Amino acid sequence: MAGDTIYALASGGTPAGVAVIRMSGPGVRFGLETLIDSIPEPRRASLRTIRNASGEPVDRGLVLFFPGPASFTGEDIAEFHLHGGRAVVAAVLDSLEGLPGFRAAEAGEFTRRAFETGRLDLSQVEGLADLVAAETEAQRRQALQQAGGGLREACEGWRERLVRARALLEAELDFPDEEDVPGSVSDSAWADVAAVSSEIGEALADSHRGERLRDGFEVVVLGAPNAGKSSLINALARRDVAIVSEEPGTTRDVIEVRLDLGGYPVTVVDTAGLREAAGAIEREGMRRAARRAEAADLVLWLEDMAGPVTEAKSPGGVRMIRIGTKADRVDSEEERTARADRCEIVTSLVTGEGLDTLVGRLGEWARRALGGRGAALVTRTRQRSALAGCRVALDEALGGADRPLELRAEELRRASDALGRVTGRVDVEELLDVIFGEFCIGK
Ligand SMILES: Nc1nc2c(ncn2[C@@H]2O[C@H](COP(=O)(O)OP(=O)(O)O)[C@@H](O)[C@H]2O)c(=O)[nH]1
Ligand SMILES: [Mg+2]
Repeated sequence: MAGDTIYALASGGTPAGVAVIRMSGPGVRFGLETLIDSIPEPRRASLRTIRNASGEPVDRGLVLFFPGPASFTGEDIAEFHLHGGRAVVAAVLDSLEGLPGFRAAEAGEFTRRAFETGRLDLSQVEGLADLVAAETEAQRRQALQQAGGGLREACEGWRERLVRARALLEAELDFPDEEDVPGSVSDSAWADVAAVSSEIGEALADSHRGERLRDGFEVVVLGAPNAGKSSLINALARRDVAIVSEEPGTTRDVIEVRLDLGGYPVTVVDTAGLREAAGAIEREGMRRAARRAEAADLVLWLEDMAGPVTEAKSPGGVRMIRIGTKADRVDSEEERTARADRCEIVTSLVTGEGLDTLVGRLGEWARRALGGRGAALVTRTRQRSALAGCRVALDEALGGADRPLELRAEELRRASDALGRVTGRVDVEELLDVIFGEFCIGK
């Protein structure tokens, strides 16, 4: 399998201005000789005529050659930057398909080769998947930091220190009576183990903000039927996604809009209005709304300022912001003041009042929920549980100093293995298909 040369269209759908076809593997030089009759100078763009198997010109475009091992995959790589027409792309892919040892790449296969040749560790691979999937600025920044090796460096640093500590302790085991290995050496080894444990503890005490940013926040909009929930979500999304109707009880299912609020990904969930008398379908909608709200990061409670006063209920104690709607329909100034006192933000879709305030508040809330400090190291449950496992093993090794040294050294080994799982050095075979399956073809 590793002997194959893989190829794929790495750019988006055709037709497009430019299409990029890349190939990686031992047959790349042969492929270049066949299609462009020469091997271009490494890492430089060369303008060439690309030919099919019968020598007929298919297109003229830029060709790049990246000899391994200093390439993305660690193998020889070449890229054709072609005119992005369907027939052009199809003809070049056809020519590659006919070459011996060449086959179309599977999803994520280029990245998988980069992992297998050690160019990337598993946390960087995950960062790269997130970078491709990032929808907002804050997600992009976090993914770029991880793809650049932020977590890898931290884990490798910790692992090296644990290995060193173990080596010192094992020296003490092997030569218990030697003058050269005084007790103070093992004391300093244990002190460093304790330091590693507390550094990992700090990385874990991050309120899960890496995972939260990756997944995005969920805001559920609740309120009586006709409070203006669907209309407000439409206004936020600036497009018609939810059903807006004058007849109460039309939003029976749960509708979601994904928004970019100041760089933070927020999913706003529309719900069926909560009210007493309701038909069976509507009741089901209300049940789903309540369940969704319990799991939400934030609830927006909407109340029609020209309608009856409602009792705001946040299921499960989720943080809630009360919003007054339809301020334009309140007649007197007194009435307005009285109703506005019940709300944190007063809005009207007719006058546009309060919308910017609401968007600003949501963005600010998301920023605060993630904490102001720099990027989180941990962005996935997988990484978190491996680090937590490492910490447990370290604390076992550190505690019970009266236990045999062999046992404590073994716990240190388990702790290093847990770090090795984050970077993919240890026991990750069964995870790989899942992780690489997240990628698109050509990545
Ligand atoms: N005057 C006025 N009408 C509004 C405003 N927001 C919503 N509405 C109207 O209120 C009615 C109910 O709105 P809808 O979004 O369907 O409420 P939902 O049941 O809570 O989803 C519709 O006729 C909307 O056009 C507003 O700010 N001002
Ligand atoms: Mg609605």
